[in-house]
Amino acid sequence: MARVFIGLGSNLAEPRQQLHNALSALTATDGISQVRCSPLYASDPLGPADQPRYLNAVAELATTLAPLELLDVLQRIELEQGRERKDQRWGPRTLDLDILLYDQQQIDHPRLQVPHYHMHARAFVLYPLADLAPELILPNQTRLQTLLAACPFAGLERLD
Ligand code: A4P
Ligand code: MG
Repeated sequence: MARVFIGLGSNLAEPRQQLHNALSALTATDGISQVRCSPLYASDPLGPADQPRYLNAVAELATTLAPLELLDVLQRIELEQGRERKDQRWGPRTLDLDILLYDQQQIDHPRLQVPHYHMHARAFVLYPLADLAPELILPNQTRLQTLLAACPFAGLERLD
């Protein structure tokens, strides 16, 4: 069993429902168990400013799926929830599911880089991750608390 953290984000078509549905889909997937979600956070968009605020969360799960099998599952769920891939970088989306961490593995594959390449400096990833696993140490031996100390909470809003 691998211990995995997934970043969830949405800023279109009822984001709260999108995240809820994504968690249900993950829970219903063969080879995935023990799904646990952080509180939800609203955040200002990173990237183009002319898009709605995001809703973000992090989920922890246990899985017997290999990393690329898990990526296939996440991309299927994104498509099922109406994700359209456009050319605009960091544009609005109904649902984004990113593999943040897969055990202590470091993966550099054309389809998959783990840890997720921008997680180290994104408040909307680090704060919900710390809600689930405050003592976490990343594969490069950096402590999550060290990253948090360098990452202002600014622009984030923790929801109930
Ligand atoms: N890929 C590589 N590594 C991974 C990974 N660890 N997990 C590849 C998931 N996918 C990974 O992703 C593009 C390709 O990345 C995939 O085909 C996969 O093979 P995508 O989901 O199609 O495109 P994307 O998400 O638009 O691209 P990117 O660069 O991953 O965007 P980000 O970094 O996820 O940023 N602002 C706020 N406040 N909150 C957000 O959640 N999200 C984004 C998207 C922008 N601004 C945001 C937020
Ligand atoms: Mg993505």
